[in-house]
Amino acid sequence: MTRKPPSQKVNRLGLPMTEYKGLPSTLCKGCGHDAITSQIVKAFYESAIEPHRVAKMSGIGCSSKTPAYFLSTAHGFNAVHGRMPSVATGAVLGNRSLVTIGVSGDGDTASIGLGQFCHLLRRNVPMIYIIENNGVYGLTKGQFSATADKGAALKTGAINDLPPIDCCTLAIEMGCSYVARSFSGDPKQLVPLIQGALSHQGTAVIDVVSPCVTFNNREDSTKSYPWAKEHEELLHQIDFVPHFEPIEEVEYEEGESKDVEMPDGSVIRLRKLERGHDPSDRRSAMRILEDTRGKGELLTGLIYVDPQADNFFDLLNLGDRPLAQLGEEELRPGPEVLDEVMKSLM
Ligand SMILES: Cc1ncc(C[n+]2csc(CCOP(=O)(O)OP(=O)(O)O)c2C)c(N)n1
Ligand code: SF4
Repeated sequence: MTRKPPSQKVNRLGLPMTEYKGLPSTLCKGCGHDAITSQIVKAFYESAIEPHRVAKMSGIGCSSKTPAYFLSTAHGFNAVHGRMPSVATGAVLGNRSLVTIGVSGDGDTASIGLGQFCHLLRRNVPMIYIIENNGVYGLTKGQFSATADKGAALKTGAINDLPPIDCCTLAIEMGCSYVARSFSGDPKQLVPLIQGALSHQGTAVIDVVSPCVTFNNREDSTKSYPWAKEHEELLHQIDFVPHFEPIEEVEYEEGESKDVEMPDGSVIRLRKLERGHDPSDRRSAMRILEDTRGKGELLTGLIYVDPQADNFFDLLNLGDRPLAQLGEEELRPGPEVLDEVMKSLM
C-alpha cells in the first residue's frame, strides 16, 4: 500500500510556508537575527503576499545577510554599509508595485547609516524597515554601535562612554508614520507588528532587540536575552486581522481594546494592558518612550502610527503605473512639452 504524503498547510494563495523560506542560515546558533527571520517568513505567509512581488533590501552586517534566509524567490539587493535607505528609495520609486522590506543592523542604521536613515523617514518612503538591534557590530567582532548603553562593558573589558541613540524616538522625531519596538524572543508580538507594517503605506520602522550571543549577551546589556526577558514591558496585546479575513465577532468592553484601521482594510487590534497608550498620539508616544527608558524598561508594541500620513508617492504625485513599466515614449517628454516649459520660463 502506498502512503499518501501528509497534506501541507497552505495560505489563501495556496502556497505552503516553505515557499517563504530561503537558504539555511550561516549565523551563530542562537543569534536573535535568525528568530526574526522566522517571524518575517510567518508574517509574509500569513499576509499571503506573493514572494516574487517583494524586494528585500539590506546593507552590510550579520543582520544584512538575513534577506538570503527568507523569500528565496523575491528580488534582493545588498547595498554598501549604511547606504540601504537611498538604494531602497530608488527601488521603491522605480517599481511602486513591489512590497519592499529593508533589514538593517544598529550599526548599519544608527552609526554609519544615520543620515540616510533620517532622510528615508522624513520622506515617508513606503517600505518596512527592520532594525535588528544588538548594540554591537556583530560581523566585525563586537565593537560598540551607536545604540550601545553608556557604561556597557564588552567581553574584552572595553567600556562604552557614549550615550545611546534610541531609534524609535528618532524615528518619531523625523516624522515616521509607523514606529514599533519588539524583541526577537517574542514571536507572538513580532508577527502582527510585521503584518501591520505590511499594510502600512509609508515607512514602517520596527526596532527589534536581537541579541548577539557571541559578543553581547551579558546579563547587564539591554540587548541581551536575559535582560530583555526580565525587563520587557508590553504596551498591549496585539492581533492583526488581514483585510481578507472577517473581524471576529467578539464583543469587547468599552476601553478594553483599540482597533487601528489600515488603508487596505486590515485591522490592528490592540488589547489594553495596564498602561493605557493611544498609538495615534505622537506626544504621548514620545513621553512613554522617555518614561520607560528612565525606568530601565524595554517597552515593546506599536508605539506610534498614523495610517493616513502622506507618503513619498503622494509628495511626488507619482502615477499608479510603476516607472519601471513605462516605455521610453512615455518617459521622454516630446518637443511640444519642452516648448511649453521654455515658454513658461520666458
Ligand atoms: C563603508 C564600510 N565601513 C565599514 C565596514 C565594516 N563593517 C562591516 S559590517 C560592519 C558592522 C555591522 O554591524 P551592524 O550593522 O550592527 O550589524 P550586525 O553585524 O551586528 O548584525 C562594519 C563596521 C564596511 N563593510 N563598509
Ligand atoms: S556574531 Fe553576533 S550578530 Fe553575528 S551571527 Fe553571531 S550572534 Fe549573530
